Amino acid sequence: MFGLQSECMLHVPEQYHTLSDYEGAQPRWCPSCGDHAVLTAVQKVCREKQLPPEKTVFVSGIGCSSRFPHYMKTYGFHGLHGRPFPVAEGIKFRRPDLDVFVATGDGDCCSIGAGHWIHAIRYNMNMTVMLLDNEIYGLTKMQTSPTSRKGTISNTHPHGSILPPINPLITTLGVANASFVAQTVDWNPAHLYSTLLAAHSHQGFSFVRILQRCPHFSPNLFAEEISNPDLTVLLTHENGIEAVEEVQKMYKNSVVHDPADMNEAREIAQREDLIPIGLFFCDPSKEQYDKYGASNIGFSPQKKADALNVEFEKYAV
Ligand SMILES: Cc1ncc(C[n+]2csc(CCOP(=O)(O)OP(=O)(O)O)c2C)c(N)n1
Ligand code: SF4
Ligand SMILES: [Mg+2]
Repeated sequence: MFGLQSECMLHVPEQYHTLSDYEGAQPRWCPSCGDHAVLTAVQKVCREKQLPPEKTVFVSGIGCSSRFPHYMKTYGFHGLHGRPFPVAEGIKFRRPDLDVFVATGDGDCCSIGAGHWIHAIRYNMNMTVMLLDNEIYGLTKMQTSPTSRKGTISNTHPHGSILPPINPLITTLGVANASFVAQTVDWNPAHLYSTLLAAHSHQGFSFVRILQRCPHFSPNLFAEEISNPDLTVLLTHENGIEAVEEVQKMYKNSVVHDPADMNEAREIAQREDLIPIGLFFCDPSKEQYDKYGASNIGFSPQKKADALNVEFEKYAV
């Protein structure tokens, strides 16, 4: 006599996704472009979290960095310049079951897309946002961006840019309802990976500014910081970004910063003497707008019409 039916059942393991399950088209970025490092780190995050590719969406605007969705074997939307956030919000609002990532450049986010950026921070929808900040317009061949430091020589400012740059960290920290703000660098793969992992784990709008090399148009931009790790300060805290041993050893400058402390986060974000990397601010209790978009998902057309008619009746005269 055989045992109970349940003892004989075969347990088929769920599919394990390897890195190649997330690898899309061959990247067309220049050799040594920092975007490659970000792509690798994101693919590793997807593998670590075992994100189903068919339930994951990468959204972008226009720019070199915005070519990101093509290089992921997931769903993607390569949109219009400056408009990744409205697209990502639309997706998240009606499909809260999807994992949404946004790849945006400093021109895409902080220039033409700035209005959308501010409101996206306030909406605090659950998505992972990567600002690939190379301080230049790369795709259109070297124009000044809002994050270009003063004096940057570009095709729009051949004698050097005149205005001081926007600091995307300070801007984000200044918007009501900001819930996760971090900074990392493309040339430290371990810190980049830990930061993106933490950002993805956060419930809400996770904003990660990634200092990104553009060797084609600004080969010396971060040269000093790359060759001298003492020009970086690592933010540490038990609730911050995990710093693996190799990261701790690399950076002798570190500061304990509680990511619940908004005032201190703003002070650190102002620093110009060193590059601060780590988690500036995190508050998972902030209101999320996407939670309100899904309330009638699953309603039949008739049920939607009935609900609308109930509302219309309130205004009948
Ligand atoms: C509405 C509109 N305006 C301008 C452009 C031209 N344009 C394309 S990408 C870009 C800037 C890209 O810079 P950034 O967002 O920093 O991305 P990067 O190439 O540096 O990664 C501009 C101005 C466009 N495609 N659409
Ligand atoms: S132009 Fe700059 S940002 Fe664009 S792919 Fe080349 S190195 Fe990267
Ligand atoms: Mg740029």
